[in-house]
Amino acid sequence: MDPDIEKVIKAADPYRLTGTRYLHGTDHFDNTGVHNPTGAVVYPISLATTFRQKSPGVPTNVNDPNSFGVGYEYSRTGNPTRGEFERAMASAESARYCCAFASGSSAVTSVIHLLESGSNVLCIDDVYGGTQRYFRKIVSPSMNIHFSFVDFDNIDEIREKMKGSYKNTKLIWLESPTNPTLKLSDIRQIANLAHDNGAILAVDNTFCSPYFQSPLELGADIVVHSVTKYINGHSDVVSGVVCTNSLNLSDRLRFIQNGMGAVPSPFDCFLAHRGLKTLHIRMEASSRNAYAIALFLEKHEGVNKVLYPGLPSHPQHELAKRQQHGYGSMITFYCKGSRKQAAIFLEQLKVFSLAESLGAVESLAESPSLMTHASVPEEERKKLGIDDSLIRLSVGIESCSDLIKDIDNALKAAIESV
Ligand code: P1T
Repeated sequence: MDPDIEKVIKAADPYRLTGTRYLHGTDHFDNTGVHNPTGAVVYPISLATTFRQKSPGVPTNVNDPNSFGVGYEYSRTGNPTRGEFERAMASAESARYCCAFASGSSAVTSVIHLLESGSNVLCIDDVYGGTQRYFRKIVSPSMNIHFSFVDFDNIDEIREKMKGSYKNTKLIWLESPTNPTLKLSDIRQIANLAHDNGAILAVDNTFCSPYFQSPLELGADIVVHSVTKYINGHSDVVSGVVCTNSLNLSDRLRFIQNGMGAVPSPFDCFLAHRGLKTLHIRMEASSRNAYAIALFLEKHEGVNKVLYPGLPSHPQHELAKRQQHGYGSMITFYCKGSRKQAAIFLEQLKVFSLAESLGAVESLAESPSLMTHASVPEEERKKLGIDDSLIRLSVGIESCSDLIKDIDNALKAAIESV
């Protein structure tokens, strides 16, 4: 091909060639009309709760790929719009299988239901407050499943403990980067550790999204997402998914999905699938903004410390470069002062919204110690560095200079009150 044309094609394709996959999946080019008979380019929302059967127990639509070869009976068990989203999510996460759930939290719950009573779970110590609350306050007291919250930085120490106090570990649970202190773990190394000891590794990939990190390719067995965040991306759906390459895990998860019934509505699946189609463009735009904001914050007189994997000052910057395809759009920083200054900063923001959640086109800011991680025991928060001066930013796709002006004004107001 003409090298000049080749250059122009390359420039038009800055998104790691994920665009086609996010829009059409890897096996979605359906010219047969089997699963989309009208040929509509947008897959329809199927609201029916039940499906006509040919004969008792014999469904009519076993050839529809969205029914995974079993046809449809009842919409909790299988739904065409949900199947379409699940297949698209599996492609996006380089997985063979995906099950969608009513929230990220119910995706987490469903993975825990894979475990037998008496199992041990090793969980990264800095993990989303809601996940931690579920592990500590719901599962631990009632399900005879034991959790150890650990820092995977010293992997040799953990390897040693796998022979002793962590002996019955069946599941390792990671977030990388963590919510909210953006700590990274070496996924490949931890997958090996899990497999050497008869455990599986689950990675909550919410913060990176499939665009910036592929845990299954690094050896993880399960990937979890709060779809509520980057995948949907527009602050209007609560949903979750679990992806895997293991048929055994997928079969058990689908059984749990049907048996526990925490399924997303067809409308939410439709919206989340629509969000997925622009994931690459949103991730590029928001991470570009975040990188500029992180550099700006690092030099600001109102800031004590910035945590962003893209900064050379981040303790795992080299791991971020190696393990992720980009640095993402979450930034955490310590403002000068204490709770009062953090509150003034958050109250003064005008473009950023003071709100929980993350990963949307709109920029959000929050105080983890008072909001998303308030349920984490205080002494744990202290150990993890989640103090009242810690601010978490989810950078959106507004104009970067407007975001920086907004932060600058709010930080100036906070400093004045010191
Ligand atoms: O909110 P839900 O869709 O149920 O997802 C739970 C969840 C799971 N994993 C991670 C890493 C998360 O960040 C979340 C939800 N987090 C927030 C609401 C938050 O503001 O951090």
